[in-house]
Parts: sequence; structure tokens; C-alpha cells
Amino acid sequence: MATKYQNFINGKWVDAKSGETFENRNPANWNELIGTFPKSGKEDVDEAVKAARKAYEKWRLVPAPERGDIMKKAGDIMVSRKRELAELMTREMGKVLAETMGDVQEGIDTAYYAFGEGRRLFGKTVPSELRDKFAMAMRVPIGVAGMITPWNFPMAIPTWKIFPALLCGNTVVFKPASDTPATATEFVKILVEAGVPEGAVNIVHGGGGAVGNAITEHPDIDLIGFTGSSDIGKKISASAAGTLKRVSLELGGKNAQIVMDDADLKLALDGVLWGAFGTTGQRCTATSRLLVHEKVYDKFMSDLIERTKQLKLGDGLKKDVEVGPLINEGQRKSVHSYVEIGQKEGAKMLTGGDSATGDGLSDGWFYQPTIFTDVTADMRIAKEEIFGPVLSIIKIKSLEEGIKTLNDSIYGLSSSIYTQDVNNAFKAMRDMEAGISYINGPTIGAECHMPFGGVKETGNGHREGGWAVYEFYSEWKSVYVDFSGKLQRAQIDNY
Ligand code: UN1
Repeated sequence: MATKYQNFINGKWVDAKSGETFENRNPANWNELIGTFPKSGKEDVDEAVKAARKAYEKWRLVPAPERGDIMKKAGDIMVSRKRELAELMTREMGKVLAETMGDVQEGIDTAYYAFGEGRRLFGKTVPSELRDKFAMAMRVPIGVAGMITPWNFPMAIPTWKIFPALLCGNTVVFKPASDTPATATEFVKILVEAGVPEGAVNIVHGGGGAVGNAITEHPDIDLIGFTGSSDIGKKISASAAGTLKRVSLELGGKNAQIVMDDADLKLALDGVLWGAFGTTGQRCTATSRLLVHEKVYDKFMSDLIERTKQLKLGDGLKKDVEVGPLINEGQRKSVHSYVEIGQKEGAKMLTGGDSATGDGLSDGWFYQPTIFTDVTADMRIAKEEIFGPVLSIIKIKSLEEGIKTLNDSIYGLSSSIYTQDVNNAFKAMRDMEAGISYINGPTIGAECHMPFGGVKETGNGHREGGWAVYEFYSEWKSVYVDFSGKLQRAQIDNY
């Protein structure tokens, strides 16, 4: 039975003002309707912002440790509902159960980190240059945060933004991807059950055009947290400029894994299979380029093709399935068009290249894991983010060439090198242009207590994760207390 879902605004579950709805279906079996959701617009966003603004005046005064206790409770609820949430997520967006369990776990870890941070949120005291004067800087909340999140990590990514925002004392208007509104709704229910007060968190369902734009342009929203494509990120940045909002953008990637001739090849093979085809390649951290040293190329490639052909596709709830479907029809068309582009560009397709058919695959957006060799740096399949199970392989002659090729990208999110030579490892660590580098690990697998984000067109310099995200969701306030009882003029009376 499909569920009818609603927006949550000012502590109440409500329909879109227009009364319109949209459907959400299982990408592994499009006959299964997960639910219907309100197709909201600007007028719904306005209500949510009004509620969040009102709630902010109270929430900012709640002591941070008390706010942290609520995050702890939310984490505890997620622990108790972990499997059920993961199953819903697999039905909603397709990735296999082990991965959706991991996605929920990332949310739990983020909740507990926020709990701890409630008793930290460190400020600084420094000596004043004047006598009988005290100087300190403290972190203060900013206001109403608009959160626009993607479908590939339907729980983890909203938690990366919403837990720190709330912990710092901001209130939230949340627009989840319209492909994963059910998981997002469960997250909001958990926050409410944990004790987040009326109006402090609001969810408005709908498309990027109507709801997303209304958020980014809204004069009463102070900051935006967005994860998605670089194209949309640029538009958000431009539209938020009108009201000078603080904007954190986590955008695209074209991540590469280098395999050196001295690498543990078995390890490197496990790494690339997981990095390229885990989550059906639909991660911004996915491995989409593989740079293999010529000395080990032939052996590595034949093993890689063989293992890729063995990957089991299917419904992510079924045991032994390793690769789920793509998220929707549009994504499958887009992935296939890149495969056609690769062929036209002259790359050699060694496996895959089409929609996957067969037992249990006919009613889902499945696509065969696909590998191209003889790829050159100027090809579009070497440059553009595909967001699907397509791996482009480039042969390299040296570490220097590997790093140069890896860096030859407008993006810079994740990077990886497999080598057993400590000198190679340290050179790569220093020279790979990316916000995240792995030595002897694949490009995916970031942990929630470390800064997450990238350089170049992957973002605008902010980081999620760990301590770094708390910089974004709060700002510094400097306070001076003069207890001398007289006017003291800084820079003048003391020099
Ligand atoms: C994303 O791809 O959008 O490091 C986030 C990883 C995950 C997060 C990925 N922990 O792959």
C-alpha cells in the first residue's frame, strides 16, 4: 500500500497549498509505488521560512549541550530503526541493503558527533592589549538554513547538514531530492520524536525549480547547504548572491584511482570494483577514471574485466546482489548517452554498454557495469561526471604522469593511489589535487568525523563533516569587556 506523505511545517503535517502531488517509485521495480508526496511551491516555502524564523528566536537560546542531548536521542532512535530505515531506502533509491545500512550508520555517527559537539563548540579567549579589559570570541548561530539534498545518500547527507545546523542553534527548511522523499520524511519524524521543537525543522517536498529556487532566493533564509551537480551549484550560488547568503556547495567529481607497478594488485582490484560500481557509480566520490601503470596493465585489465562481468545485478533487498539499478529513467538515458559518446570518441568498450536485462531486471532502471579502455584525456568520458557504472581507463608510464592525469580535471573531490612505495605515497598525498586522498583504499569511504569536500569546481571551499562543518553553521562573534571604569582607546592610549 502506497503511503500518502505530507510536508511538515510549523509542527504540523500538511499538504501542498496547491493540493498537487507527485509519485515516488522503486527504481528496481517501477510497478511498486512507495508513496505520493506534496508537489510544493513558493507559497509552501514561505510558510516554512516563517515558522523557522519564529522558532529560531527560541531555539538559539536553548543551551548547546541540551540541543546535543536531542541529537543523541535522534541517533538512538536511528539505531533502533536502522534496518527498517535501510530497507525503505533500498526500495526508494535502489542501492543494496549493506550500503543503505551504511548510509543510516553514517547518520548515526553524525548524530553522536553532534551530541559531543554540544559540549564543545569551543570559542577562544585572548589577552586584550589594554589593561583591565577582557577579549573573547564565541560561536553564534546564524539563523534559518535552507538544505537542498541529493538522492544518493538520502539519510547520511541530510544528517551531515541538519545535525550541525541545529546543534549550532539554527533552524531548518529542508528540501530533499524528489527521488528520495520518504527516507527524508522518516528523518524529520525522528528529529521531532527526539525533541526538536515546533518550527525548528520543516520539510517541503517538491522539485528543484519550484521549491529549490524559492529557498535559494528567499530573503529570510540566511544560509544554504547544497549537495548536487556543479551546474546546479553555480546557479544556486548566483541566485543566493542576490541576498548575500552564506552558501556551502558540495558538487561533482571525476575521481581517479592510480595503480602503480609496485601495487598490491589484488587489493587495487577490489578497490576499483567497489569504487567504480558500488552504489552503481552514483556517488560524487565514485571512481570514474582508472590510471594503470603500463607494466601491470595487461594482467590487471584482464582480471578487472573478468570480475566486472561477474558482478550480480538486481533488487538491492535480495541476498548476494552487488549492484542495484540507476535512480530513474532520465539517469539511465544520460548514462547510456555517455556510453555512446565514448564509442564515437574512439574509446574501446570491453564490457557492458547497455541496459541490463534478464531475470528480475526487466522492470527496473538497471545498467550493465561498463569499462572503456584506450581513453585519452581530451575525451568527454574522461572529463565529465557520468554518475553511473562507467569506468574510463588510461594507461600511464610513471607516477608523475599518473598524478598529472589525475589532476587534469575541473573537479577535485576524491583521489586514490595504490602503491607499496612510501615515497610514491607521500608524493601523491602532497600532489593529488583533491579534498580527499586515499592511499591503498578506493575513492569512496569517507568517515563522518573528517572534513568532506573538494577543490576546484567540486565546491566553494567549505567542508562538511567533523569539526569543519561547525565553522559553516555558526559564525564568530568577538566580545570585549572593559572593566577599567574609564574610556580606553585601543591602538591609541597604549602606544
Ligand atoms: C557522495 O558521494 O555524495 O565517501 C557522498 C563516501 C560516502 C559519502 C559519499 N561516505 O563515498
